[in-house]
Amino acid sequence: MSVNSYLIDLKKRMEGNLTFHCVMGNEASDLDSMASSVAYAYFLSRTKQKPGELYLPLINIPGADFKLRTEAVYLFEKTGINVENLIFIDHISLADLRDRCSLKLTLIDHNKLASSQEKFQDGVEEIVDHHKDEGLYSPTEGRTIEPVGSAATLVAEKMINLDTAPLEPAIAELLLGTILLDTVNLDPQAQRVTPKDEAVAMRLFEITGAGQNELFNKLQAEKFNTSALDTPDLLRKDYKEWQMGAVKLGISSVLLPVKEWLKKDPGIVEKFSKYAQSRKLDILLAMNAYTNPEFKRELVVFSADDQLKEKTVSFLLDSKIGLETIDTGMVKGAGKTIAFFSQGDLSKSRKKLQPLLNEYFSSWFTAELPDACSGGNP
Ligand SMILES: [Mn+2]
Repeated sequence: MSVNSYLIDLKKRMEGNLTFHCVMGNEASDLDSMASSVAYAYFLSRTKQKPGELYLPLINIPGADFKLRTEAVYLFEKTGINVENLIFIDHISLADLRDRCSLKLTLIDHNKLASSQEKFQDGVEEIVDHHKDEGLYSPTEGRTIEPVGSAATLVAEKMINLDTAPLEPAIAELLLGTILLDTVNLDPQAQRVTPKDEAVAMRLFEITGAGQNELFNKLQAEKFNTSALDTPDLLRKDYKEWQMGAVKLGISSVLLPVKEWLKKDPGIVEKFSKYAQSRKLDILLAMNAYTNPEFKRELVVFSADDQLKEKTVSFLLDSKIGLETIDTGMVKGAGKTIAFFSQGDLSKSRKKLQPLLNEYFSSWFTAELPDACSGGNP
């Protein structure tokens, strides 16, 4: 049985009254979390599963978000795993399973449940992870926690050399691609790779026959390939928000030059407006970062309240982060609500800019909010 038929079979069997052994990655659900969960659940289903049990990979994000992980979209497709067959966190009720005493959890790529999932901690039966060990829970099937470059290394290590369930090339490539991406192509200078990652990767090369640089370069390129994403996707792909005093502010990190974005979507202003409205934001920033051929940063400032936008822009200009207006020509519906800048200070990432903004907005008295009550927000 191939991994795909395993997944199809799973979906049919999920109707039954079974013990569900969910193999689940962390909430950020990067490629490591997803690939390692699929590979390990498949492995456990063949080596451990008893009648009345079901071992399944559970992808810890809603199904609609999978397309945002563009490198995973690529690698799953390349290794012949049909994404339609994957089980996402919104396809299943962990609470129902727990209430029926039918829930067991294997934590992959994390060893502390997300706060919203802490209520399921009694079900944790195994942990396979490469983050710092928090020493939580009492997994009866063991805890494998080692500071290697990728959780996929630990999963592959468990699978290699086991005659009862030989590692298929598709699964081997899924794990190998993940290890390469996590260790920056096994490069010691990136300080991620360990001897174990290296040794496991060498074994996976033998099984897959994959070319190292070819696989790594393709994955790296796909990670930054936003061509399949529209403006709302680009805004939510890597998004964080904060309440800063009376101001609710969101910042999207976007991997695309502003000019390309405008070409791709002439209706960008309306999309910013809708996104800000749906999240009840006072201000929405996009921080664009890309390499072409040199690393560059750009900044988009949006507020439906033009006075608030102006105040934000003035503050950012005063902050000396090297802002220069980008000549965007005529942007449809731009009005006074949006501004586009190049950002000369490349060190000012979201992590660095956020505290500056927080200090500024938190120092405001509520009364200083321009027209807070007459802006049409009930
Ligand atoms: Mn990881």
